[in-house]
Amino acid sequence: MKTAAKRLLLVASAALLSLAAQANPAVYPTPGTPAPPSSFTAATSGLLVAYYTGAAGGFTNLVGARINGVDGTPGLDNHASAYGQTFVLGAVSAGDSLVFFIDANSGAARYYSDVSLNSDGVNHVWAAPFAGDAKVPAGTNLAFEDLPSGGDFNYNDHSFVYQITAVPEPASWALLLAGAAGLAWRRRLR
Ligand SMILES: [Ca+2]
Repeated sequence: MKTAAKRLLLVASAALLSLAAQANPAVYPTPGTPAPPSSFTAATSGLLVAYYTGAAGGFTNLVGARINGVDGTPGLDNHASAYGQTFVLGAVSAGDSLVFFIDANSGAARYYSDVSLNSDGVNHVWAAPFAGDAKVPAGTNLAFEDLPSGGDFNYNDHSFVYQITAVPEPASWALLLAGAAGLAWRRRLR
């Protein structure tokens, strides 16, 4: 029992330490070489949210998501976003096929995480696990390459971690509203 409690304390303090600061995701380890392609599926339902993790390339770039074959509105300007800044890429249902894209060089080209959709036929996204910090949740960090045909292949021109945030069910909304009404009533009684 004592050891279990101690272990819990250790885990809790480690978690606090890891959340203490801005961790910055890893940089692509083998620049000059294309990253292996990756594919994504929504594990849960809700809003698909991107958390900016930096890597501002020379070009102005935006990012977006293609959900079940439909491109969403891009955003999260790499030259105007702060670390941890969020952008809603769209609404997803569990099992949806997700493809992420970069609108490179102020929209001159759009490159997808699905290589077969790219006009130049090369992979523009490197996906790597991220442990999370105080501003960005743990998840997969997507680092993009913005140059035609991959250019320097350093995948250091825009990056974000995505997370699916559950939208409350109608029943939960009703509970929330009832709670708020109760609070207002109590305030009025005082
Ligand atoms: Ca680059």
